[in-house]
Parts: sequence; structure tokens; C-alpha cells
Amino acid sequence: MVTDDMVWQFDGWRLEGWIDGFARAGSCRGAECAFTAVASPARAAKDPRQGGEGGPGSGTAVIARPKTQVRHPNMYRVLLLNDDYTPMDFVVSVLKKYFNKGPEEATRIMLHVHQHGVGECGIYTYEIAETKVTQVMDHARKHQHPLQCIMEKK
Ligand code: TYC
Repeated sequence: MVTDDMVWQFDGWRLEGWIDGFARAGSCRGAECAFTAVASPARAAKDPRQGGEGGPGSGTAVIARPKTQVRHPNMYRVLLLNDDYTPMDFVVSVLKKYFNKGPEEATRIMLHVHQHGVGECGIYTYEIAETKVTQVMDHARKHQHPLQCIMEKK
């Protein structure tokens, strides 16, 4: 059992246990943290307040350090849709201009869309995907082509 006199704050850590015996990290300030506990022998004497082997007062010090949690952003596919009117070379130019494709890959993607109805231009984080969709749609509208560009969550 952890009582109030066993808990103290240290640089954002909540530490539980006797200062000369056993310390266990219970929380961390700020961003999400996980803990990696590293045990090392401290002193042999038993804490008179705890008694017994192991656990608080056993003479084992546990040093915990925060482990950074890797958080992956949601990713979005940007897709082109086929239609009967947008010229093939316009679609190829869109793939080169907005998706940094070379002439061969741009042609391959355009033909895939032409034959299958839909094709992937790239995978991006939300804001980049949204920007690409807006840029392509504005560009197509400006040139009076019905080309459709959409995004979908991966
Ligand atoms: N199907 C169009 C044509 O025959 C070409 C095209 C390809 C249009 C891909 C849109 O996303 C597209 N001219």
C-alpha cells in the first residue's frame, strides 16, 4: 500500500516509496509517457518500516525513465477519378505538377485511372492531402475539365 508519506514529486515524476529504499514512477507530466524501469542494487539493509524481502524497503532501487511514445499521424490517399472528357495529357501534367511524378510514372497512373476508374497519386498527412486535392480541383476547373480528385483515409 502506498501512503501519503511515501509519495513525493521530483521533476514531474510522481515517485512512490521510501527515498532510501524503493522508488516507483507512477506518472509523468506533459506529453504521454511510458516508463522503462531499470533496477539496480542500492543497499543491503532492510527498511525497518517495511520489513521482509522485496518490494518497498527491500534495498532495491528502481529508477524509472520516460520512454517517448512514437505517435503516427493518420495518412490519406489522394486519388484521381476517371471521366470521359479530361484529356489524357492534362492528367499526366497534373500528376507531374502536383504529385512530383516523372513522365513515365505519370503516364502509368493516368492509364491506370483511365482503365480502372480510380488511381492513387500519393499518400500524405491530412493537411497535405487536402491541399493537393484543392490545388488539382482548382487547376481542373480553371481549364474547364471535369477531372475529380478526392482523398480517403488509409
Ligand atoms: N478517360 C479520359 C480520356 O479518355 C482520360 C482520363 C484519365 C481522365 C484519367 C481522367 O483521372 C483521369 N480522355
